[in-house]
Amino acid sequence: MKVDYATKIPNNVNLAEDRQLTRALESWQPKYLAWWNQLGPKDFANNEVFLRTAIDVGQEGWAHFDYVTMPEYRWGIFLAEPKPDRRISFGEHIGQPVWNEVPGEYRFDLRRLIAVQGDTEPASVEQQRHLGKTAPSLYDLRNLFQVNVEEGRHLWAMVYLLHRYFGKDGREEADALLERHSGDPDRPRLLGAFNEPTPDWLSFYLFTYFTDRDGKFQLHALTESAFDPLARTTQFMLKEEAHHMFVGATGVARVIQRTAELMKKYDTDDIRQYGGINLSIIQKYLNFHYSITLDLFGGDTSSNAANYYASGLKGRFHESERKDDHRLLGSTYQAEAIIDGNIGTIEVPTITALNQILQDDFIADCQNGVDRWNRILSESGIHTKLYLPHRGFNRQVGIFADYHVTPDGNICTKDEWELRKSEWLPTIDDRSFVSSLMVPVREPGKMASWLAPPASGIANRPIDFVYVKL
Ligand code: BYC
Ligand code: FE
Ligand code: FE
Repeated sequence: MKVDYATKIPNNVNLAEDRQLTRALESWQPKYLAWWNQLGPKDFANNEVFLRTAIDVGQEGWAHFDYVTMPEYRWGIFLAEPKPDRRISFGEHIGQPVWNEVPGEYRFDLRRLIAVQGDTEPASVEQQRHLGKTAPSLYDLRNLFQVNVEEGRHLWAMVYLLHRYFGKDGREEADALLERHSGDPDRPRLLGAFNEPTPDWLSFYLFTYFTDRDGKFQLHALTESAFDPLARTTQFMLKEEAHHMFVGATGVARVIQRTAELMKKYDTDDIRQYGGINLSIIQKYLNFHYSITLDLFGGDTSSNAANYYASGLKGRFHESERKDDHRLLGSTYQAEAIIDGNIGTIEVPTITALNQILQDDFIADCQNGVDRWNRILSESGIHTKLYLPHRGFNRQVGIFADYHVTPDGNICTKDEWELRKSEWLPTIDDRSFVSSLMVPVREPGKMASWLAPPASGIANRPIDFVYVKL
C-alpha cells in the first residue's frame, strides 16, 4: 500500500497502472481547482498555511505538517489497508467475501450513497468560504483551512470511487458535485443543512461539532459496507474527521470559557457590552445547529435505510461489535412516534428504524460534549447549563416535521411556536450581535474578545506560532 507522491494525484491505489482512470481523474482535477479558486477560501490563495497533509495510511506518522499554499495542497486518494479475507458482516449476504467491484443490482443505490456523501464535502467548503476574513486568531484561521482542505480531499475520495467503479455515469456524477452549490436556488446541495449559511465563527464551531459529527456517524456506517473500496476510503476519512470535531468541541468550549470569565468578572448574565457572547445566545445557536443536523439522518423510519442494510451497503455504527444476528429479521425497536397528538413510541421492525438508531448513537455522542461544556460552567461557579433540545425540536425531516415541538419536548401550536421561537432560535438581532464581534485578529497568539485561547498549539507548536503567513 505504498503512497505514490510522484504523480499529479498522490494515491495508494496504483493509479499509475490504470492509464484510462488516471486520464479521467486528471481531467477532473482542473475543474476541481477552478471550483476551489472560485468557491473555496480564494482570498487566501497566496498565503502559506501550516497544514497537515496525509502521507501514509498506517497507524503512526500518517500526516506531515508544513507550510503550503492551499491551491498547492496535495489532495490525494488514500484507502485504508485492506483487511485480509474480510467478510460481509451484516444483511442478507452476511459471511460472504466483500466485493471489490460493484454488483449490478446495487449499482444505483451505491452510486446514490456515494454522491450524497460526496455532495456534503464541497458544500461545507462553500459554506465556510467567507470565514477567513473574520478569523478570531491565526490559530483558528489555520484550523478553518485545515478543515477546508480535508473536506476537499473527502470529495476526492468519493470522486475516485465514482470514476473508478461507475463508468460514464460516475464521471457525470463527479462533475455534478462541482455544479451544485450550497444555497444555490437553482442547483442546491442535496441535503438541507448544507444549504444553510455559516456566517460567523460561533456557527462554524457548532457546525463542526454537530454537522461534522453526522459525518462521523455516516462514515462509520459506510466503513461497514460490503463494497470494500467504500469501506476502506471512509475508514481513512474518519482519521481526518477527528480533527474537525476537535475544532468544534474546543471552539465551543473556548467561547463558553470566555463567557464564564466575563460573567464572573462583571457579575451579570448579559455580557454583550463587554464583548462576550451570552449563554442564552450560545444555547440558541446550539438548538439551531443540532436540529438541522438531526434532519441529516433522513426519515425516522426508512425503506431506503432498510434496503441499504439488507443489501450490505450501509451498516450500523460499530456493526461488527454488536451482539445480535446482524440481519435484524425478527427484531423490533421502539421508534419515536406521535400518538393522539402526543410524543410516544411505537414498535416497528428494527430494520426500518436504522436512521433513527444511528441518530440515537449520534445524540449520545453529542451529549458528551455538552457535559464537558457544562463542567466549564460549573467549575466557574455558574449554575446555568446548556442542553440538547428534544429531538423533535425544529425539524424539517421525519415524523416531527409536521409538528411544532418545544425544546423540552412538548407539541405546541403554530401560534405558540411563532410567539416563542425567538427564545429558542437565533433572532436577527442575535445574529447581528454575533456578527458585530467578528473582527479579524491577526497578531500571533492574540484572540478575539469573545474567545479564550486554546489549551495548546498545533503539532507541538506554541499558540503564538505563525500558523498562517499573511
Ligand atoms: N435534506 O428514506 P429517507 C458529512 C431525502 S455529513 C434533504 O428518509 P434515507 C460532512 C432522501 O435523500 C454525512 N433531503 O432517507 C459533514 C430521500 O430522497 P429520494 C453525509 C433529504 O435515504 C460536515 C428522501 O428524502 N453522508 O460527511 O434513508 C462537513 C427520503 O429519504 C434529507 C451521508 O449522509 C435532508 N436532510 O437517508 C462535511 C451518508 N434527508 O431518494 C461533510 C450517505 C433525507 O426520495 N447518505 N432526504 O429522492 C445516506 O445514507 C442517506 O442518503 C441519508 C438519507 C441518511 C442522507
Ligand atoms: Fe468530510
Ligand atoms: Fe469533516
